[in-house]
Amino acid sequence: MMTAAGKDRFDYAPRVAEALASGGAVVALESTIVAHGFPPPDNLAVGRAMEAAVAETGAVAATIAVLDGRVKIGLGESELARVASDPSLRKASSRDLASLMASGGSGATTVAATAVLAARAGIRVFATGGIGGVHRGATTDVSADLPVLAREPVAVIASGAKIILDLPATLEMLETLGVPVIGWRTDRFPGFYCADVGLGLAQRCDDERALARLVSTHLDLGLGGVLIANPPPPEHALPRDRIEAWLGRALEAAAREGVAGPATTPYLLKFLHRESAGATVACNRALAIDNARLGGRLARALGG
Ligand code: PSU
Ligand code: MN
Repeated sequence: MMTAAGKDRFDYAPRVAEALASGGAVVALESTIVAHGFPPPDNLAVGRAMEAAVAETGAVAATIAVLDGRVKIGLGESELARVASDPSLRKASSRDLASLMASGGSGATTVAATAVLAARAGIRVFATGGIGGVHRGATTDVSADLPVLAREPVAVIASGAKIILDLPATLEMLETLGVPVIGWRTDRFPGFYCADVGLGLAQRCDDERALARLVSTHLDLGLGGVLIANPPPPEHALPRDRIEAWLGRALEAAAREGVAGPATTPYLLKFLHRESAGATVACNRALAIDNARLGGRLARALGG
């Protein structure tokens, strides 16, 4: 359990506090996708559109970030604008939370950090674009998203894992960690911009009731979180061979420039955005909004 001192550092947006107190449906959203996932000014528009997509379902969106040492569960309009425009805002994973909170620092939270904070706030549903995983050719670079998902009782809705990763290894790792990967109306593992990367899934769900039952059963067993894999909207999905061609160049450039560690994911996404003349941005935006909408529907079906 978190100590009172830890909880004292949490600020809840009024609408989020109200929803949590009355057992209403709440969906957590991450801030790294806003700060580091899209070029400005698209990034602010995407953050707003994800919040709006949650609201349309009757659920309440809580975008999470650490600002000046305070954990923000739900951002006000000016706070979201700050996340979108402050170039000094670090990418904060779960390992960075204590240091930011203890020093009064600020950071945009990744999937791992957002899932930790959502769980502490009592939020069970979290929507994002694509999770991190095992990076290609570098088995020591494994996103903290995976072990956190295995530990924290949160349902993460994402379009699978990002295609920049070693996806077979990422799916294997999720299996090793005991994280159920549930295809939403699909039997295939989506790779972010791609509906199918040649990997099958053991579980699928086709309606919200069944999904809510499965999610609440896993969470109630105390087995950690689940990944709900929602393929990108068909009209925005990109063919795999085109992505792989862009990605080949992106990975080469990253190696040449010595990009490593937390800088890798933002670097590769930015490169793809440029290389694809914006096609990957449009797809990323569409899938993130669609995942937020499904998050809202799941939170509603969970009955709180
Ligand atoms: N999904 C997106 N865009 C992003 C990310 C996810 O559509 O930028 C971020 C998430 O915050 C995720 C992070 O946790 O990329 C993974 O980074 P790393 O591989 O360094 O753990
Ligand atoms: Mn990493």
